[in-house]
Amino acid sequence: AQTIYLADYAPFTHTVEQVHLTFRLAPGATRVLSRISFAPTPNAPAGPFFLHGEQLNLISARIDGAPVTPEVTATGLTCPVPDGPFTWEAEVEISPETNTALEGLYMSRSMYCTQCEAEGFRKITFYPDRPDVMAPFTVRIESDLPVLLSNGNPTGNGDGWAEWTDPWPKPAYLFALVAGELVNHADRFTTASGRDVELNIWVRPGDEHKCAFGMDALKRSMQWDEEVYGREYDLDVFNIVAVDDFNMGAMENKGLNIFNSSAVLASPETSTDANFERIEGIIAHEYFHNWTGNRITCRDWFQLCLKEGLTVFRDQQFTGDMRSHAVKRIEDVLMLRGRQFREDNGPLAHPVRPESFVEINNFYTATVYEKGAEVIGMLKRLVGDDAYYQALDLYFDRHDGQACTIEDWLKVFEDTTGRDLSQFKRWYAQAGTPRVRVDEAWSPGPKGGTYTLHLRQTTPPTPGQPDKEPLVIPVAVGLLSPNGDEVVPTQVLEFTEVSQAFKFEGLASRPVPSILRGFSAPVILERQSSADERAFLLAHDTDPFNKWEAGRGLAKDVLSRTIAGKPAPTASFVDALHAMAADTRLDPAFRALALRLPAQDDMAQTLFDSGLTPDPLQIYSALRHLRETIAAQMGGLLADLYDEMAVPGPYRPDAEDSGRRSLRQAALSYLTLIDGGARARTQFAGADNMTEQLGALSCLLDIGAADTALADFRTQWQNDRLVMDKWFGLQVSLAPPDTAAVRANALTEDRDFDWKNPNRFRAVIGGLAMNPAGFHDPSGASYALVTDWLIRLDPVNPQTTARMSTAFETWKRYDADRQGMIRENLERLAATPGLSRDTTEMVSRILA
Ligand code: BAL
Ligand code: ZN
Repeated sequence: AQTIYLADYAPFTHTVEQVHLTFRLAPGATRVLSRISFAPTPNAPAGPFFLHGEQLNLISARIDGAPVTPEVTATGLTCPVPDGPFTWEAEVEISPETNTALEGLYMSRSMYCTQCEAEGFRKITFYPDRPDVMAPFTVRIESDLPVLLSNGNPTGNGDGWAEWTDPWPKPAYLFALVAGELVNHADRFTTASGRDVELNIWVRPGDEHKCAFGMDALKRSMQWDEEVYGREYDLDVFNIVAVDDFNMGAMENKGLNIFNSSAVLASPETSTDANFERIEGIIAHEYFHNWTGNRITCRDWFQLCLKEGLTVFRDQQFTGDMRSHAVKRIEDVLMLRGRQFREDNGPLAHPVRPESFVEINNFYTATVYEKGAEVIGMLKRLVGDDAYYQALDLYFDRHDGQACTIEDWLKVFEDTTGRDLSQFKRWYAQAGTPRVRVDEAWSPGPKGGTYTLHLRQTTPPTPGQPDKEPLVIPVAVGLLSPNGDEVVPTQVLEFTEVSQAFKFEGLASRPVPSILRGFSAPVILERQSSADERAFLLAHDTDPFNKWEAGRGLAKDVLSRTIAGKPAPTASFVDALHAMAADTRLDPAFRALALRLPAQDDMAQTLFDSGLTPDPLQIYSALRHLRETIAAQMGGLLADLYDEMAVPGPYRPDAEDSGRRSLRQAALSYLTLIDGGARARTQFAGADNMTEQLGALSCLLDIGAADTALADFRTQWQNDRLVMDKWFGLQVSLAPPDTAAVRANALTEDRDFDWKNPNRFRAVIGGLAMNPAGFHDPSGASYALVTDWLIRLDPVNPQTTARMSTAFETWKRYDADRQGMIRENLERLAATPGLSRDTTEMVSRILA
């Protein structure tokens, strides 16, 4: 397969002035007629006229009305064309019904839908399928189905047809079409300048009651983008459609967002608090793309972070504003460390702006998205809020309607602030998680003492990048006096050299530093710290992130030492945890996060980072033991919290109620270890919402006492696909280590294991990968099972297969036996005849 390089970018030979598409829908033989006006691009490099096209049956083609016979290959066509402007017409036939890859035009349970990002439009018709070719589209859909949707505004319809016009020039990856028997939940929104917008969420009949929350989230997103970024919606209609078979979470097609049903449908009975929060965030994310992605798009796919990093950053700001900034920041860092640090510290490490790829779908990663968002957070911290919003105004003014690069993005900040961002730009080019080592010095003096922070940065080598340059790292620091008062409020140190010292003078006594407040940069901080100091910060730090981080550090110390067979500061940890959990001044959601111990995979990475070979079973046991100790020593407080945090009245998914439920759930998860599951059984039986029902079920699974509850749950929810995904996933991800593979295998034989549905496949096979001790069971049974299923899924759905292969990305952390078994399975996967380009690229990178 061919490698594509950023350095090889060249503009397309032609520009597109207008696109007209007609779809005659039929499951096995859809006809797509295109009429496209092309004109030569001024100053473009000379070259043959090439249109992308894959799996298309070309029926006929014309240029300016005269039949032509292009040369068609597996990837597209070339054709002699006139020197000046011309009209291209083509008719192709495609088969949505047999399109199981879910890319291009496909069918999901008798409904037609599309997914074109990144390069799916070329499976619909011949076209320059690249994001820097932007054009207005009109679309005519012919079908007997009652609901026919495309991008833009509706401009006509009749018996068996509908027409849509999108006035905003867009790249083909934002094209969308939906046709089906759907019903809508409708509402309206009036923009700041008075545009009356019709809003719809389209779902299958029967799901109407699951739309209200998504609609409310959409209206709040529209309002927020006006208030915070001054961005208004720009069409008369905004449609969202829920689809059951979808490779990603959702897609920001212009005016017609298509959502995995799991990312939009919500009801108290079927969705957890976490689901509600995720749905709110994804609705916002897709909506925010209307400006950051659609009005201003990417020049090429290497610039993916231009729209994704920024849009993730914006959706994080939104959720923080809607809920709690402190809690959201901790959740985001958990996710960053759990997914992005894992990626950045393994064989799949790549820069936020990659320089080459074989299959772009393999670069929709935590690095591009989440680290891309962190880079924007750092930029905002460095330039300050006012300059940040001025730079964004300039970005929207200067680049509206364009396909841009990271250079364009950084230039608006340079022009706004006068800063030179050339060193900062390394964040986009250099892969790997930087380590920041901290040493301290204290010298007392007659006019007060001087405290010095010595910072030293290194970034370990990553694939293709042996040597690293120093980065601009904003390090937010505050200092506390030994009595707990804050003596130096938060300052942002600009750390730009390999090694640099920062002095704080005139201090009455040696301070306790709170470093990297708010997790001001995506780095690993290396600093010797005592259990006492961590407990002090957990009690006194005014920065909520570092307060939480102090508790986290203590928990990791206890676990690492327990695993190493060393004496551990368990007593100070439990005392500090008790004090924090009992502190009613703290938000319940924050207390719930602080009560949550580090995840198994997080511990594995932590041990590996400190030079050890993690043993997943030891980690599992150490965590279990620590949870039992906490339950035994804090049982009284936890029982009180469980009772006090009960939420009266009807279910509401807001921050306050969900925070209380999450603290209550944290208490229950410990209490179940000492009450034999009594509370969980009662809660399960009486729950009137999915948060409490599933919370109880997971506690029962955790102690191996869930058989009855699982059976009851299935009986109750067997007709709800999204809830059944939870049923499938939870029993695998929470299975005891030595039974996880057997359980997963049994579930793959279940009558409801519809493995071609990505959500269901992810629930079981992804659920196994999310159970680290079970996945790494020394028998190797899980490795073999996951590999068998990847081999089976690959010809059906390469994108999801390639994505799931990341289950193996951490394999080099582990011992020789495990590495040997994983290598054997990866080689078996790689040797599969006809393996997709997607999976081939992933496996070869993981094995390299
Ligand atoms: N653009 C792909 C889906 C998303 O990031 O919104
Ligand atoms: Zn996005």
